[in-house]
Amino acid sequence: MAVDIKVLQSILEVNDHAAAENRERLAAGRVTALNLISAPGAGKTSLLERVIPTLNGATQVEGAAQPEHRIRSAVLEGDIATTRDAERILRLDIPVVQLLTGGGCHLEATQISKGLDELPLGEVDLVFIENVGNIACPAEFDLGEAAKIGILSVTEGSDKPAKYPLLFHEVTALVLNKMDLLPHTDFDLDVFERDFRGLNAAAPVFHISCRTGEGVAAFTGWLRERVRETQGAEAV
Ligand SMILES: Nc1nc2c(ncn2[C@@H]2O[C@H](COP(=O)(O)OP(=O)(O)O)[C@@H](O)[C@H]2O)c(=O)[nH]1
Ligand SMILES: [Mg+2]
Repeated sequence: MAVDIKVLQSILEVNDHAAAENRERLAAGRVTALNLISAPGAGKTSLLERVIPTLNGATQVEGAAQPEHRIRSAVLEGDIATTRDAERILRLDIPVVQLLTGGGCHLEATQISKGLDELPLGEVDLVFIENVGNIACPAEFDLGEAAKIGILSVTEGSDKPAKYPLLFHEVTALVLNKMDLLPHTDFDLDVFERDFRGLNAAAPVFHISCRTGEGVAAFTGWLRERVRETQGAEAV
């Protein structure tokens, strides 16, 4: 038992050291990195397919008065196997690197460091890290990101914050996705809200449907704010 604890401590120490280096490197380049964490199928890649074209000006935000400053995104795609998500992102015509864990249930900071080596960081404002689909392990590993974003879909059940408290405690924002399916589920918004707020008083919750586009504009506005925080008000 004592040996196991020592090994775990050492893995986390190595990770924290690499995460601190990533954070310094990103700050020096004034690049915002966001770590997207959810169960498999909650909609991480779908969310990226919605927000990235809006951020880079390829699609107009409904109701926006004037075109907004262009935000250049890149993606680090974490998966256990296949390059399928990276292929989806490549269609958006932005830089993407697939990070395969070969069975590992989460990304670690050393993998992010190698992924950053492959990106043209001087030409990027925002790096999305799509973590491996899992709502337990990824929350334990700091990658050097500016913020963790949790994505929960209404088809997963409103008990998930109570059952997986670490992720919901750690997130800076939460996307509640697949709102178009809400009438077909028994997801209880009151239970979700109560349990989530018991763990996290501050994080905004965005009710979104990647299928219909509902709520995407508000979330995109929040992403712009994060980039503005990193780059200074005059830049975005
Ligand atoms: N009805 C509905 N389906 C969605 C929504 N978002 C994603 N999906 C579907 O959910 C499945 C998993 O989405 P994906 O983005 O690959 O999830 P990921 O594994 O978290 O990256 C796909 O079949 C998507 O089309 C949504 O808002 N509504
Ligand atoms: Mg995906």
